[in-house]
Amino acid sequence: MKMPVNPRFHPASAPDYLPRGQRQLLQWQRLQGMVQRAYDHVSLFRERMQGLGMTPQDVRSLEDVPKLPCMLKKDLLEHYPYGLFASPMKDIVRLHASTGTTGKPIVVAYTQEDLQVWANVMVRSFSACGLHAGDIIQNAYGYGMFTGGLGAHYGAEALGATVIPISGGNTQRQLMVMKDFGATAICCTPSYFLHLIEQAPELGFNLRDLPLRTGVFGAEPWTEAMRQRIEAESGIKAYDIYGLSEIIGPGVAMECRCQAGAHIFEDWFYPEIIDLKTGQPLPDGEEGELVLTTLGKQAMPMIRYRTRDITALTSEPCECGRTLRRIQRIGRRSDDMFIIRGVNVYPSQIETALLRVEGTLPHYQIILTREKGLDEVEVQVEVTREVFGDTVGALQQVQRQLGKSIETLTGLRFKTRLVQPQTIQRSEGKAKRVVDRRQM
Ligand code: DLL
Repeated sequence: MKMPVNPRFHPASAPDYLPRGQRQLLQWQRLQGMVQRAYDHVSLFRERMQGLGMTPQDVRSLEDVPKLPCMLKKDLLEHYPYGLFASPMKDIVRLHASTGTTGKPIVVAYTQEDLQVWANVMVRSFSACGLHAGDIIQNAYGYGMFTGGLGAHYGAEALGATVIPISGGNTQRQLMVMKDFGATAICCTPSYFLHLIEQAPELGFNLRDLPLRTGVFGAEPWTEAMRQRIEAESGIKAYDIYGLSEIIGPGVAMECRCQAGAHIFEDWFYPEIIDLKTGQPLPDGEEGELVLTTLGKQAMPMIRYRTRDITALTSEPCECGRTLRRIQRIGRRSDDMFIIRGVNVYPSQIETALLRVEGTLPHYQIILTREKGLDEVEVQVEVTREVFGDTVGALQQVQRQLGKSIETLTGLRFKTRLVQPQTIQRSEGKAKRVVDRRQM
């Protein structure tokens, strides 16, 4: 039989297309090993199982997963640095750490086998958005303890692409290298890419003249409106990559060319969505907290890890042909919500609201303060030079529209302040959207 030749198909992507039943068998087989491993080697997990009167033998099918105890970020903090490792140090070949928002680090570990799985899911991630051998990938995720740099690096090499390990920062050099080395793809946070877009003309570069065509953006929430801005202003395709250190790093889920939600690499990461309040599993399509179980992680198995990331799962077939379920874009975390006058507000709502207003730039910050016991919010938004240099009337008009747009999305009136371009601090990595001055 003559097979169609698809030069874009990477053999590592074969599991993306498995019939669901076969994948479930694989998940089930791997899950049993994982639960046993955690039970044998991680005392916290064993004690929690014993507390529930359970042994690994009580897990008889994938349907029993919701009965297993959850693991939380707090557990990693409390068992810092090595308390949740299931492998002896001699088998651990890499450590990473994440400082998160609280400033306290968590440490994660990898065996040689874990690194192979990580490279495998990264190859599948790059492949899903159309990258292949021959691409020149500029990796501007930070190298070091952050998982973004090395995660993308080894994935890109395993793909057979050429990696430029430039790491984050030094915008002028990023643009020079991008041009001179002919980068066809870039990996970085969406907020850093916005910074590159903004700086390019000032430093004498035109992104549209370069071979750059793909962005692999993640590590922080970004909205669909932000994607549209990025694509319109740079001429590249912007894809969403999701992951977290506790599970592996980048490469837990990745968008395909359809840009309609990220496919979870379910043969390695078993997803559930649970109700934030009750902890009960939710059906497909309903929004809740993403809970992930690693199905292969040797050094540090995570069973039912509560990610705090809010999303929904869909099993609808994707046009790309992958049978992997997809998660809807993660716009918020349960812990980045702030409550103002009894209403829950997420930074992503503000982002969507401000990007609807013409004349605004996608650089903003939300400042929380407390005045006489009452929480106050001020949204600071940069506006274009034209708007800023315009009449007071024009500025007021943008401000009014902004206030209205925020009110439509949140139901609340916030103080807004329009500021000049370049006023809000840029980040080389994850953007800081909320500045909480309430404790000070
Ligand atoms: O940010 C891993 C990563 C690196 C992902 C590079 C993608 C690209 P952590 O530093 O542990 O790991 O942060 C994980 O970042 O729980 C989410 O809240 C958030 N996050 C990551 N990717 C996305 C995304 C890396 N695509 C935390 N959309 C996660 C929204 C994301 N949030």
